[in-house]
Amino acid sequence: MENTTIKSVKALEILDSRGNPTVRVLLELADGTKVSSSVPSGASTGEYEAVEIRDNDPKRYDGKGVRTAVSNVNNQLASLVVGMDAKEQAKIDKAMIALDGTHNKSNLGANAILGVSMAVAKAAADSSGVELFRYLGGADTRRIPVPCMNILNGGEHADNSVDFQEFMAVPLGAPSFSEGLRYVAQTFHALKKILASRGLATSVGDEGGFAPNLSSNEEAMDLIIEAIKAAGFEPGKDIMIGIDSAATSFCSDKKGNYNLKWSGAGHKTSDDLIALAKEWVEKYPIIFWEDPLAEEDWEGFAKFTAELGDKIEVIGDDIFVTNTQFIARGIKEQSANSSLIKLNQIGTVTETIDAVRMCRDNGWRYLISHRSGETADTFLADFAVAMDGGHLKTGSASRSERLAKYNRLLEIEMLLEDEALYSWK
Ligand code: 2PG
Ligand code: MG
Repeated sequence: MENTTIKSVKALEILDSRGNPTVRVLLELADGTKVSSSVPSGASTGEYEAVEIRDNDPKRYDGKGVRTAVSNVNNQLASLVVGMDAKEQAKIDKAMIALDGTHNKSNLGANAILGVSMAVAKAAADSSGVELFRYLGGADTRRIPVPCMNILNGGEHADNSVDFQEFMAVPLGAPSFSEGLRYVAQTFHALKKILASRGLATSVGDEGGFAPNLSSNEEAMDLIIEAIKAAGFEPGKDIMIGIDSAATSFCSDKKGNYNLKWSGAGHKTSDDLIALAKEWVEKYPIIFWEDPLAEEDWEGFAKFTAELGDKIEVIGDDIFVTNTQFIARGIKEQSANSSLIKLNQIGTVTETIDAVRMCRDNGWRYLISHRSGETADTFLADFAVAMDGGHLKTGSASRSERLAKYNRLLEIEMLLEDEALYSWK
């Protein structure tokens, strides 16, 4: 028996940052190493994401309980992985996928499988005395990602009148991660003062960004530019802007028709949204645009990329769902030039790394991302450093489940001392 042989696996139902149940996995190795991992959960989910199993018992948590997924960890998955070597990540993940037997993990649940998969990686790292980012990324892992901070929320993540889900401040011009984080955290505070001074709400959305009622989506852009300046930074030089439209959430059919329902701007076609993006890219310092169109709108995505792909990073989230099958199609059809990467969209650490590898091999970028429902688990921070993608998004400068990741990145920066790198590219 190896020191890293898995001795026990146990799961429980915990609550995430929205107060909804999610899975936590406790895993112990033969050498006594004990770790836990907690699974995130999205709100604006892609149709083809790996399936998160919910109990659908209306008497508990509005049907959102995860006792079935917990039991799947405690029974089938524990029986499978106990006795296996935690250092064999790919082998364990593959065995779990095979045991599940479906293409989307709907049998055992991606929430059950991912909980075990992340715990396995953490345990193997801990047991060998190596930091998780280094264990997953290798000896030269030392670049801290640019923190794309979501300071204004809309869409499904808030109850306001903004259609686009996320407006992110991207501190490209900072000299280090900690300085970058300061740039955008100060911008967040400056934005709060501006909103308050105009009598606009300073309450926050699911990812901790402000969620005021505005007269248009464009007003969000103007407010952010103002906030960047008020914080003492130069838009376009120190700080750029990233957008996630999460357009699937306001797509009214599968034929490229959209309804900007939260702002009341009404019906738009793919072409209208592309025209608007072109205008904004001229006018504002936009560096990336995620899900400008809906998951089914492959044609719109390809048009958008043809128009703007040489100017900005065009990121697919719902359309690719961290799945190499969809990313491969996107590469072939030039639907984007980057993929969002979310561990729970696909359900194992190994498959997530496969998605990253495919992007890298094809000259695409990839943006590592949290979910709108999160926990204090900081796996994502280490994972983002290990994947060396140059940027991550993990919410705002409020709500501890978001700050936990940023703070872990500060810790990693400290651990790396002078060897830490900070660069977009
Ligand atoms: C997104 C994510 C994370 P959700 O759309 O990119 O910001 O949201 O987790 O709700 O899918
Ligand atoms: Mg998204």
